[in-house]
Amino acid sequence: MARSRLPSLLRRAVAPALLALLVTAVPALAGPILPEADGGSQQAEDTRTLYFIVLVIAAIVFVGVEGLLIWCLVRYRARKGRVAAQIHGNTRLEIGWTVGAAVILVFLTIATFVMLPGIKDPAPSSIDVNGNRVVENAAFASTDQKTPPRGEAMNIAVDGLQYVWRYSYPAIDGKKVYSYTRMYVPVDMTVTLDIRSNDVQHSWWIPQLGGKMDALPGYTNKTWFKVTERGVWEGQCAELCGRNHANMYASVHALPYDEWKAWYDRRAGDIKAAEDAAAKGREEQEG
Ligand SMILES: [Cu+2]
Repeated sequence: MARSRLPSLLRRAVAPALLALLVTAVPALAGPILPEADGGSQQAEDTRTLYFIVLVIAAIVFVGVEGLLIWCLVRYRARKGRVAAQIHGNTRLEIGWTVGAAVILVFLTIATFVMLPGIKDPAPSSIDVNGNRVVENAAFASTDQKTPPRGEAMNIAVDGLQYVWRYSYPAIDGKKVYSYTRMYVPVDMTVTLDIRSNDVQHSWWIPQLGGKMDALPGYTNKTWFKVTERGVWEGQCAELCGRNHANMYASVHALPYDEWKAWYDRRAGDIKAAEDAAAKGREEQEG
């Protein structure tokens, strides 16, 4: 009797308990291993969602396969007087797991292709280059990286060099501004990044603002983000690039457009003053 009670007990109690555990535990346990995404950047949210879908399916398959294995080990364990059945294939079962795996693969492929454009292609900017709200009506152009709808975006060149990140901002009113380590961007602006390297391989990564992108000498890699709230997001070089790699920090500071513009003007003034002082120093040395 004990022998036949075991499977029914498994079916009635253990299987639902396992399922309940899976449904509640996976999201709770997954938190720390999912890609970070609380930066108000949709691209990072989408990456996280896609990762989560794959993780849940993988967890279900894992628990199912390992559960069945353990159940079989217990149910069909060696006993006195028992003779093992010799089984040569099971067509129904084999077709079943082949079709099952194919269905999972097709589902994952569709989910990925549905979500990928939202991750890869820059979203429309909510403000234009002058900080004004833009009306939503999209027009697309396609190149290596899609131009954001309406072309409204701020392009910042990100240069990795041992051991600092340098950012070159677009020119405004004839002024040209750069900064190191801290990148300043306007809230609601789609920011496209041209990521390059001046020396060895580096990697640009602000985890909460989306995926990591390598900075390689001789290449321009592209990524983007759009931050929808004021804040600071930290990251650092994600490719071992030399002795001071660990000190190669990066951060993105998102400010409302007016504050961002004030920073830009101040920075332009500082750069101009430093250049003038340097020119004056050179003149004095030469004279
Ligand atoms: Cu580096």
